[in-house]
Amino acid sequence: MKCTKCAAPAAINMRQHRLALCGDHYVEWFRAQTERAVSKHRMFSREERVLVAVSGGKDSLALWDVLLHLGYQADALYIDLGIDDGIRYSDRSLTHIHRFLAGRPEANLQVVDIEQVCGASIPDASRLTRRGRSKPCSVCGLVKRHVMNRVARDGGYDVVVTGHNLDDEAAVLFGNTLRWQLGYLSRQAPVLPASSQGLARKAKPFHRFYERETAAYALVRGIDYMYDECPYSVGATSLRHKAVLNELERQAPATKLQFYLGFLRAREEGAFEGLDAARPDLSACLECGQPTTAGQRCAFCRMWEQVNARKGRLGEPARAENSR
Ligand code: Q46
Ligand code: ZN
Ligand code: ZN
Repeated sequence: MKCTKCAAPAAINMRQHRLALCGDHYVEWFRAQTERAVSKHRMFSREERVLVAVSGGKDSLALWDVLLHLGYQADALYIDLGIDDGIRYSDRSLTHIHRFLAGRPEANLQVVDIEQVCGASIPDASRLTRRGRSKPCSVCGLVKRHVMNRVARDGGYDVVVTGHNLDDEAAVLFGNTLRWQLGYLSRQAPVLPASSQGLARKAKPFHRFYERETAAYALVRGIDYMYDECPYSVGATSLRHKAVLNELERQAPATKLQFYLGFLRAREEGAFEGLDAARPDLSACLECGQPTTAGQRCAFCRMWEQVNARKGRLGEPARAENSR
């Protein structure tokens, strides 16, 4: 197969776009598509400060690479979750990020080590709290959201961006639709504005790219990303939804794209308007100041209080009070 633009051997064939491109033209196309998504959804401007949440995986490192190349003020945040499980997953993820940084002296990375800052790794905190009986993902999600928002607020960032791709977004949409979770459906969007109560703006510039397209960009750019998934993702519902969508896509190319873009069109036409109305007003947590629906102290603060109380009972030193 040849590149549609220059007839060199194609590096990727995108059936849903009827487009085959060589490495150089693919990189050009991918960056132009990202720029289009950023401006179409008014995600951020070149005058604003962007915080990229990086995991060491292909999507987030590709996103950071594209934004730096396009001239955005993009710093990155890595949250060290302390996931070990015998394979030092978090350490290996950070190694890949350091390799990415080695060739980019202009790039700034901030690392937040959860065990150092909060007193326990995510798996340990999960074992010590009612939230994470079977898997640490609930604790993990809560901590990541809290830390991202806090780093954005404290660092003066205008927006937090993540590398979620079309496969991720279509799987979330599929799950929310199966359960008709209208509140979640109304809040699923490529960009979520900042709330007056202190939630940072969030954006997903890769929401239209298939996972294989972000992987192809990372490969063509020589980004040495972390290939392994988090060990706790095994058996996740989102992976089952992805498998179903992959099968549909195999039988009818562009199914995922049409499913997701159709949803965005319906959203723009107001199909989900007002469905978020039942959401309670947010107020500042009395302990950390971050927005919470609980009225008094946020779920993050309550969770760490429980972890520290259990640690104290087990004879381990508790986290210092002001260490988060
Ligand atoms: S939530 Fe769960 Fe992920 Fe956290 S513990 Fe791993 S699989 S990393 S997106
Ligand atoms: Zn070409
Ligand atoms: Zn709090």
